Amino acid sequence: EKICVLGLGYIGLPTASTFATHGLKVIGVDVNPQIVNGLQNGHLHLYEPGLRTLVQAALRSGNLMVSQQPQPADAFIIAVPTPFYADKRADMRAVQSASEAIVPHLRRGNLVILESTSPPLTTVNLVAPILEKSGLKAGEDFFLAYSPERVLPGQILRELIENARIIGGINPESAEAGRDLYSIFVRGEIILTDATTAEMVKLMENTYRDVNIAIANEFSRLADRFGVDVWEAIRLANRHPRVNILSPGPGVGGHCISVDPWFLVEAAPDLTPLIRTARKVNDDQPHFVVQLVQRILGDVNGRPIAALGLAYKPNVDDLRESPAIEVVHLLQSAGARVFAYEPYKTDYAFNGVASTTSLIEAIQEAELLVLLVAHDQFKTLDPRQVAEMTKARVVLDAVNAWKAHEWQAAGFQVFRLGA
Ligand code: SAJ
Repeated sequence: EKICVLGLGYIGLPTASTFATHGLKVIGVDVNPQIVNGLQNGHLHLYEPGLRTLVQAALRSGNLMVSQQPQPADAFIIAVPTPFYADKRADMRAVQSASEAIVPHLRRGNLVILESTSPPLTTVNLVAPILEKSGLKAGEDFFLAYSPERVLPGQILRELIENARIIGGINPESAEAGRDLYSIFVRGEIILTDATTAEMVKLMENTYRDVNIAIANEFSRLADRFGVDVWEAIRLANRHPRVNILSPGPGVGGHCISVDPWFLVEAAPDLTPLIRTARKVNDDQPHFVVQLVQRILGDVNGRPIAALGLAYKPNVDDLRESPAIEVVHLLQSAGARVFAYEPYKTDYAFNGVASTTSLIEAIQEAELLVLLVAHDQFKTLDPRQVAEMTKARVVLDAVNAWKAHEWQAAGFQVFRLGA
């Protein structure tokens, strides 16, 4: 059996490689020639624990080939990005052009699966009509399904195999064809439904998380106002058997949770006041961090500040929609001289924000250290060693990753969100 995976990003590349190491012939397709050339020489364009080894094994086995062009196959998986435009509308161009690229190769009996997070009805109203330009009828001549990826960056390889997998067919036969394919490597339960339900499920999951993080962030502001330690308050509230408050932080980033709720808002603006407000609360959280910095330092104009971490969350190299970057931007627009350090991307430089190549470079001249991402490298820092590397004697831990008493013992004054 041969499959063609369109899009070799955080989802497509692990998926293609996993199918290949399970014995399928896989053509991995990406429109970006640099990604394709790199992979052909064994170089990955993204970091995910274990992925390099997996991809190299898949390539060495001869089962995975990468190309800029799709080829005829038994199944096609679309795993291209669905970003949004500046006005928050879903940008479906990649899904559209991937679907169009399949048309010339589509044969009777093929299966097409859309994995990209998409607004409700995309499979039925956007993908099916494009594929039917082949002259074949969706659901009759070929199978078509939506199957959302639900893997957590940082744990993609394990979750790809172990998570329950939803497969929504445009008809039951399509869902069953999807099950036959994914059961090659999925060990979690495979649950069949219809395509539009599966699209909604994906958006509901991430929206649920966004709304829950928003309330944690709002609690951090309330706690700050009332002089309450928000972390202690959350810990105690979570002793209630039906309460599970998530963690406040500098905001919500990444390519999923900060994007997907907008797909629901766009699809039904009249029905989504809560979802929109939660997005706004999370998008405003970097401002809250900057206000705290200003409360600590006073006017930040001209003041050297170290920002530790630029990634959107701990232990990943992904900087998309990162609230840490937003914090840096805001500090810079207030005139601060920000030295940022991102251990997973020391060569980062974009839009006025750059990573220093080492920690010491970022912190040595700083007056204040702001911890924005709880990377393990930062959590395990020894405050006594840090004290020797920097002039700063004040830290703002925006992610509650440092033990305040240890930093205090090393001579630092410690501030946190909400408390
Ligand atoms: N965050 C908080 N507080 C928390 C948890 C997270 O501020 O208590 C922040 C993170 O720092 C980050 C953002 O939220 O900026 C999102 O991080 P995350 O770890 O919650 O989720 P993602 O975006 O890495 O992955 C999510 C997952 N969805 C859910 O947990 C419902 C994952 O399973 C999905 O596959 C993924 O989105 C996706 O691709 O849609």
